[in-house]
Amino acid sequence: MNVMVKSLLAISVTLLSFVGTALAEVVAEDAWSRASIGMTRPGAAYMNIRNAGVETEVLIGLRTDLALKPEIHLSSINDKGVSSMLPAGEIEIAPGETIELKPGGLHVMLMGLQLPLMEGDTFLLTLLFADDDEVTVEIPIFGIAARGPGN
Ligand SMILES: [Cu+2]
Repeated sequence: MNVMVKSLLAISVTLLSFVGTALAEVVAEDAWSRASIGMTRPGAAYMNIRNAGVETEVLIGLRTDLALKPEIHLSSINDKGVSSMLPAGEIEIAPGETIELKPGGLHVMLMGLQLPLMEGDTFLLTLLFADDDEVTVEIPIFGIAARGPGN
């Protein structure tokens, strides 16, 4: 039973990636998120976004039913060792380039969570591009202490 559920999940992920690729020539890989404690603090998600096309793609925003205000943020650490984050604005991805969203760097910030992020669940996040292309990614939610897509 469990094996069947897993293979169905794999098929749906493949279909979603295929649709995304056909529309935007952008591929989102190794997406993951972390379980949240309730909904008062924002959630975060990470992935690699690869431009498999021949033209520069500009990531201008995000959409998900899970959060009222999903945004791409950039974390940085100043010379006093204090970390902070700011909205990253529009992100250009050159043909052949991959941008990495990972802890401590660029990340998806899910502000105004509408549901808690539950370990073992997945949610859909749509990447919005300047040329009206959209790529929808199914993001698995790992445990609260997860540090990468293998966890
Ligand atoms: Cu953030």
